[in-house]
Amino acid sequence: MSGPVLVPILGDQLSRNLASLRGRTKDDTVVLMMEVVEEATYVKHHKQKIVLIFSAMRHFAAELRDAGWTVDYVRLDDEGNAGSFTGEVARAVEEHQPRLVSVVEAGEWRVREDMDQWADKFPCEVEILRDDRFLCPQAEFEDWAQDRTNLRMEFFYRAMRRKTGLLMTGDGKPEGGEWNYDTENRKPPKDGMSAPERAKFEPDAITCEVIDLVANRFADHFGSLATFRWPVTADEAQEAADAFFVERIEKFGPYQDAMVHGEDDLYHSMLSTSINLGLLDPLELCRRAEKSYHDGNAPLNSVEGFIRQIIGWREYIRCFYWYEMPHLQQANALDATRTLPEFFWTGETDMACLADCIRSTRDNAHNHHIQRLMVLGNFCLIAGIDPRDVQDWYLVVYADAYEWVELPNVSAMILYADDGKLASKPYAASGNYINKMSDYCGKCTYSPHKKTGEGACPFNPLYWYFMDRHRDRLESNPRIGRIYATWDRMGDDKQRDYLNSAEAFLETLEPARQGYARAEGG
Ligand code: FAD
Ligand code: DLZ
Ligand code: SF4
Repeated sequence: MSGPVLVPILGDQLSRNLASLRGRTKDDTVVLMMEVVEEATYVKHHKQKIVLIFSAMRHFAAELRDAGWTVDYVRLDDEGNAGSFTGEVARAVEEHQPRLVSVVEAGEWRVREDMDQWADKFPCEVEILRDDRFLCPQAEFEDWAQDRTNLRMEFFYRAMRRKTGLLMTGDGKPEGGEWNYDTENRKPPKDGMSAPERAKFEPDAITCEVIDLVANRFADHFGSLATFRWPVTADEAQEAADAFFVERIEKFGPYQDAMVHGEDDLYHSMLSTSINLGLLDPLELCRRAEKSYHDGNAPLNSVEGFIRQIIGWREYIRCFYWYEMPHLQQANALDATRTLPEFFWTGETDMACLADCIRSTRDNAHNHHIQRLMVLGNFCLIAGIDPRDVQDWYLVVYADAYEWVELPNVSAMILYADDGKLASKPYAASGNYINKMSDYCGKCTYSPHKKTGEGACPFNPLYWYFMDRHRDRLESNPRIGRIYATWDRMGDDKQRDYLNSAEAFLETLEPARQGYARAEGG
């Protein structure tokens, strides 16, 4: 075949230096971008997430065209749209008769399985390139992981620091003498704390058109559209990053674990949607953070914390996903079987912490990390919610959610469903932790100080209910096992009070109705 090279670019591959574009000549390449119903509905994504992806794709296609590339862009409502990546690539192969399909590997298992069939399906050569926007090749992770019984991120992170040279001194030591400054990063919020508002972007004509499309086509999906303000181009994402480096990075570290009612972003960067789409380069962001430390504009504990989230957690999570797939989807080491409560979709609960976090999912398609981990995640863990329900919920409600990053965080980080390969202990906590790290409890009908019975914070009995249920597994864990001495000292009556209170609370939970996360039969 002597046709052009066909370069399919998926919705989370919106990077100008994408491996499949590098080294290609514009007059010999057709870029293919596809809005397909299968991607928008395999779970019923938050409306803002679909707007974000379609709008960013349309802007990216326009930029490529302006730069002289030929782009075959298939809109959702175009006649003949086959509705799936494979169907659309088949149509494009038919139309353009390429000699080669060159594509960057998909981020998700589901899509990569389909992609792996392309070479057999199409009458031309197909090459699948490594996604080198991630710093750690899978083979490198597997070398590191081999022979380890647990895969602690901290050691992976040190290897990544050495590899990138980020925050390393000339003689190979970590800047400041420590690898990790988290002990300085656990400050509770100050009274009335309020962070500068994140950079927000008014929808332009392209985004408005997509908002209308999504309002019509995906009306039964979760979430509000009125508050859509995400960056949809690389320039806007850069502006959002600029604002973070000027206004928020200084306090990012110390208040990383703090939560304040109605303060949805606090000092977090709010850059995950842009990084995951490919609008921002993660290594560049880390170099910029490092520079702000060397220039004296941000303290080491903030900068190290930020860099660790990206070259540590983000890279590690992605490799862990590929290392543990496909069985990670089914993992359920703690045999959790309870259906997700309906209030995860409505926000209608008297628990002020959960109500505020769920409101933010609806309005912003976002929560910051500690809300995801210690409020929502902690609740799902100690209430024993079925991992599949929790996975679907997290995949639906966040604008930054793709399975490669959602699944390990949900299954392994919050639910301990992988039996502790990723986390050294379950992140279970009582109301005390939330009370210490937030101002939620002051606005709640429950009291974090009341342990059982009427008016007691439900996290308190649920915590002991969880610990009691999983004693066999957790008692020998050096990081959590000592808690059983406290439990035993309580005596039978108090223990029974806790267990009865937990069961009484769980009985009040209305299970989620079908159809919010996946369509019937989906
Ligand atoms: P910041 O707090 O400013 O952190 C900076 C960056 O570090 C983030 O933008 C992100 O790229 C990276 N990062 C931080 N923590 C993690 C982590 N645990 N895993 C991967 N990257 C990390 N992140 C997603 O991008 N998509 C998800 O679907 C997602 N699901 C999550 C589910 C659970 C249960 C938990 C506990 C965490 C999840 N995270 C997810 C990680 C993290 O909560 C978000 O990346 C973060 O809240 C995004 O906001 P931010 O950009 O302000 O992050
Ligand atoms: C999440 C998403 C959605 C909702 N829609 C599309 C789409 O129509 N076209 C597209 O190219 N990508 C979309 N995405 C992102 C993909 O799901 C993501 O690129 C793959 O799952 C990665 O494996
Ligand atoms: Fe949440 Fe309990 Fe505090 Fe209420 S009392 S806000 S339920 S931790």
